[in-house]
Parts: sequence; C-alpha cells; structure tokens
Amino acid sequence: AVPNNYKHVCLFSQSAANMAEEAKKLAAYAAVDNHIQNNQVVGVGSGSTIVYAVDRLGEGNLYARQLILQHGLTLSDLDRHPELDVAIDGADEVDKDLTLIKGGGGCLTQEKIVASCAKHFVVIADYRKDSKALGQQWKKGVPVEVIPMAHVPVSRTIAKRFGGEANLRMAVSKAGPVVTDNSNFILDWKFEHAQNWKEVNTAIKMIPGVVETGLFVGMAERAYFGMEDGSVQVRD
Ligand code: ABF
Repeated sequence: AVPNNYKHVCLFSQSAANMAEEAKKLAAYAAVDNHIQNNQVVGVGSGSTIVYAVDRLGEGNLYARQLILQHGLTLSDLDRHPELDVAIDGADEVDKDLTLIKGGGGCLTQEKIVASCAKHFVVIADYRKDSKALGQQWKKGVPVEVIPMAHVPVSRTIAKRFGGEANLRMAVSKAGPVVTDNSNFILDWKFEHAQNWKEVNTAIKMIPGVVETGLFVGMAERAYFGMEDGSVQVRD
C-alpha cells in the first residue's frame, strides 16, 4: 500500500512539473511571437523548452515549418545557412547579465556555434532557470567539452587554476563517459565561488584539449522567463 503522505508528495510534484512545462511554453511562444517573421532562417538548440518554440513556429506558415515538413526535424545546416536571422535556445541557468550556463544536455559546442551565427540570440526558460548568481540553480557546474585524450590534464588544470573540481560526465548507465555529438567528452566543473565569467571562459578555452565551455557570455540579447503565475518576464 502507498502511504497517504507519499500520495501527497506525488500530487505536489506532478503539479509543479505541469507548472514548469506551462512556463516553458509561455517563454517559447513569447520569443517566437516577438522575434520571428516569415521567411527568416531560425537557429534552434536542444532541450525540452525549445520544443515549444518549434511547435509555435510550426503553427504559422513560416520557413522553418516548410523545412520541418521537407526534412523531418532537421531544419537546415550552417553550410547552407551560415548566417541566421535569429537563434532561440533554452539554458540551464541565466543570470542578471544574461550570462548563461548551457550544456546540461551535452550539446554546448553546437549550440554556441549556432548562437554565434545569429544576428539575434534569444533565450527561453522557465522561472527555475533565473539565477541571482551562476551556480545557484544549476548545481552541476559549468560543462566543458574536451578532446577525450585530454580529459585528465584539462580536469587537473581547471581545478588548480580556478578551484573546485572538474569531473568527467558519465552516462546514466555508468557504462562509460558521455560522448558528445562531436565524439568528445564532457567535464562538469563545479566551481567554488563566483568568477569573472568572461575571463574564465576565455582562460578555460585556452587550455589545450578544451573544445568549448558551456559559459555563454555576452551572447544572449534577451531572455524570456515563463513565470509560475502565468506571466512572462523579459530580461534585456
Ligand atoms: C539546451 O538544453 C542546453 O544547453 C541546456 O542544457 C538544456 C536546457 O534544457 P531544458 O530546456 O530541457 O531545460 O538548451
């Protein structure tokens, strides 16, 4: 038998999950409605929030819709469209300066490339991603994509120079490390205190073997947060 208090816990978490899903949708719809016009080339990332943005794109007679129909979920690629009108993506954490932690899903490098190719980069997130200081929400730290043979020296260098620890991300099955779309590994750097994120991002990128970091500094121009009360907050 399931104890009564357990049922209450289940009910509560279910409704919290629904609220977060609704918040993701609000943010995604607001971003698409405010930033996307017909015949624009739109970059999208990964995660569960961006799915709502693609849904919204599909409702109109937009270029992305035609591409979705023609090519399944592959919208296009940067060979054909190296310049994007807008990129929309989720994030693991967004601070007051629009500095982001991304890469919880391991796609940080491709997402950063896509964002860098866009004239406008817009973030969509539910209220849980809004952070007064990076590290408060996303407890797993900053993801860093590394060349597999370099993961040990890179991990040691990051810990020595910036403090904390950088751990190899393992597959849920624990069978081995997570392997990215680029055939690399991910280190999750759990930092101990706030840093100058711009400087740290540059410094980590200079370590031989580092491909990219999940720190997005000075890239997002606006974030839409879906809130618990059904409103959308905008941060520029
Ligand atoms: C991508 O998806 C990643 O950079 C980020 O880690 C994650 C956010 O996922 P979700 O929208 O499911 O919270 O944007």
